[in-house]
Amino acid sequence: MDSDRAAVPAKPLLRALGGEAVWPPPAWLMRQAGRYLPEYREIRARAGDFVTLCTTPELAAEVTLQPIRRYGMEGAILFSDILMVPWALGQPLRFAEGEGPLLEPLRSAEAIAALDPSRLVSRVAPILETVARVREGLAAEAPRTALIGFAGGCFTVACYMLEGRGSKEFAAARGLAYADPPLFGRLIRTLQEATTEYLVAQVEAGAEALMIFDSWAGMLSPGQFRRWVIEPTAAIVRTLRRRCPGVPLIGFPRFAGPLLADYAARAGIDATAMDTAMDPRWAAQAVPPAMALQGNLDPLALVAGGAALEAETRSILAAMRGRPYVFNLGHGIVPQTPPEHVTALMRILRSA
Ligand code: 1CP
Repeated sequence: MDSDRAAVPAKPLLRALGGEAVWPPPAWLMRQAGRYLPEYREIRARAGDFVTLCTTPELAAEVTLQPIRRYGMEGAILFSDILMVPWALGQPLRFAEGEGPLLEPLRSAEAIAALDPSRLVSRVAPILETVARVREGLAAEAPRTALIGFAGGCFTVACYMLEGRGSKEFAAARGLAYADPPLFGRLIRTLQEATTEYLVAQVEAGAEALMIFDSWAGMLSPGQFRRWVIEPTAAIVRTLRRRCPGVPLIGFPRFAGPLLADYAARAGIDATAMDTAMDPRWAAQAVPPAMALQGNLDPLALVAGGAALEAETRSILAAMRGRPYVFNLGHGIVPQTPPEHVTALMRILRSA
């Protein structure tokens, strides 16, 4: 049986994440399922609220597959949100129209102690069913496309849990990390445990690669970055290596700047995602040559399209040529993106 399996070439995304310089590079786009697509807006309206969409497997699987049908990306990312972990730990969550996510913020040691990781896997059952459905859908419709599962980094998720909403500063989380490190550490450890179980469960349901989004990592001082970003990520990765051997892991410490090199060396991940501000030529030198990089087109270049899109894309490709690499944006697609600009981008990539 093994020889039969070896005869099927691995999916391009998995080869690149495994350290092979696949060219043209495999591609997917953060937030590729989203409001810029009319077919997404239709399903979103049908679901009503966002949490319902994330916990209704037939609808969540459908929106995960929509961009693959249109554009044929090599990666499909599970349609869900990083805040489904706090939700599954029992923290009330809603998405207010035009306001983004709203959580009831954690205000005390008792509230942190009351978070219950034991209920997580049963509460996320519908999300795991989405994973299984998408995997089946890909096998039938897009056999070269790999399914990426994900979770937020512990620090980023803690930011939202303590602040209760998006913020420019996340002063509640960063302040608590300095003022009461044992208490902040307790929240981080709860998230570490919950995130590990959640990611293992996604792999068991059919995810073929995993990504950890630490979107607010770049707000931390170097010492705090090592303690609250690198260490918890490395702990999650150690367990994943044991329980999900061979599943590639992508880390995204957004706005880490030069700390990206430390993260790449010490978090244990297979691939490092670059944000829009990162110079890919610097990253190519700073990250070991066998480690895949992913990124980092500015989502606004995709909105602009035309010559700006082409020039920015080609400059990133030139910096990444010859190394394991996955094309992506440096942050999520924005709603005003014309869908035909994504078609143009895919054409540029395929002729690379
Ligand atoms: O009404 C809508 O359609 C809601 C918009 C939306 C979408 C489409 C939100 C609210 N989340 C998502 C999906 C989502 N979020 C995915 C799905 C897969 C994909 O296509 O990429 C993923 C991976 C996320 C991850 C996520 N959620 C992050 C990390 C990546 C990043 O963008 O930095 C963060 C920080 C969130 C929180 C969140 N969820 C939604 C919003 C608007 C926000 C940001 C809130 C803020 O800080 O202002």
